[in-house]
Formats: sequence, structure tokens, C-alpha cells
Amino acid sequence: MDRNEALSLVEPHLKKPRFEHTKRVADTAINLARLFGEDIKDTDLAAIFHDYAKYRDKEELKRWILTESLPKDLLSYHHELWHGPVGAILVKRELGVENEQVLSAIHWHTTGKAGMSKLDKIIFLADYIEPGRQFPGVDEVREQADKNLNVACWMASRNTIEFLMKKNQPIYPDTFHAYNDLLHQRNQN
Ligand code: DGI
Ligand code: FE
Ligand code: FE
Repeated sequence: MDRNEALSLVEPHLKKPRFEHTKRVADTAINLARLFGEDIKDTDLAAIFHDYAKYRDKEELKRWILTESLPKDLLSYHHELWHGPVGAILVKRELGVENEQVLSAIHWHTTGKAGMSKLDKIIFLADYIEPGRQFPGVDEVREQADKNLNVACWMASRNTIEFLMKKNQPIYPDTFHAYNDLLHQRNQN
């Protein structure tokens, strides 16, 4: 599947600003893939499809979590967390994407997890630093992204946890696992 076909498949599922975000994530992710030596086509597909399930309604997302082999504890956390894992299932079922590396990056793009692959990290980070994002502290993460993938991902997960804690939001365990694992990898550099 080439880039234009992938973009035309995802476009009807997204609102306009989300589609623009998707294209910026893809450009950002491809830069990171060149920098850190990841497959460009896999990176492009994972980025293009990462938010595929973003606008499915809550009840549909819940049904997929209940009927597919996805962790049921997701249902006790914010529904914003559901579009990644369900997106990976739907991109496979509806679009025929079989590449497990690509599906994994889609699955984990919101929370991260311990033991992320290079492609998982690139999509997680590109989603956080694409030029349209204006989170507090994002410029510092952008600077690190040119230098060290693990440090930059760790900073993104730390910032997200801080942001959620300030709002008294629950934090999904894999979000903490990503933070701890990336901190560990960072200390090994
Ligand atoms: O889909 P996007 O908006 O491009 O970005 P995303 O998939 O990273 O989703 C972002 C939202 O998910 C953002 O509002 C923060 C939230 N989030 C990330 N990790 C957690 C979380 N929300 C909760 N409650 N718990 C988490 O661990
Ligand atoms: Fe997302
Ligand atoms: Fe996104």
C-alpha cells in the first residue's frame, strides 16, 4: 500500500484538523525514522493510521474491547485511551494491514508501554512533537528528539503524566511502565 492510498483510506474516518495532524505526524515520524534508522514505509503507514479509530463512538470502541483479545482494564480508564488498541484491530480487519510492527505502533501510540520497539517509540514521539502541538515543555522534547530517541520519549511520557496528575486524572499502568522503562534505558546511555 503506498502513501496516497493509505491517506485516501484514512481521510473519510477523520475530521479535517485530525487529518492534518495525521499528515504532520507522518512527516515528523519519517524524519525520526531517517535519523534513527527505521523502515520508512512501515513508519509512514503506522503514522497515517495511528488515529484511525479516533472518531468511532464510545459504545463501538467498548464493544471491540469486549469482543477482541484486548485488555479489559482499559474500560476502567478514560475512553481517550481506547482508540489506539481498537485502531490496531480495525486497521487489520477493515484495511487488511497485517504488519505486526505497524499494528503495534498504532496500538501503543497513546500510552506507550515497557519494551517499546523503535517504531513504537517513533510514532509515540512524533504524535507528541508534531509541529501543531503546543504542550508546555514540548520545545525541550523537540530538541532532544534530534539527539536521543529514548530521552525524548521519556520526556514526553513524563510531561503527559505530570499533566494528567495536575488534573487529578487516572493514569493507565502502561503509561507508568513506559516512563520507568524509558528512564532505565536513558540511564544506560
Ligand atoms: O489522539 P491524539 O489526540 O493525537 O493523541 P493521543 O493518542 O496521545 O491521546 C491523547 C490523550 O490521551 C491526551 O488527552 C492525554 C491522554 N492520555 C495519555 N495517557 C493517558 C491519558 N489519559 C489518561 N486518563 N491516562 C493515561 O494514562
Ligand atoms: Fe491518538
Ligand atoms: Fe495522534
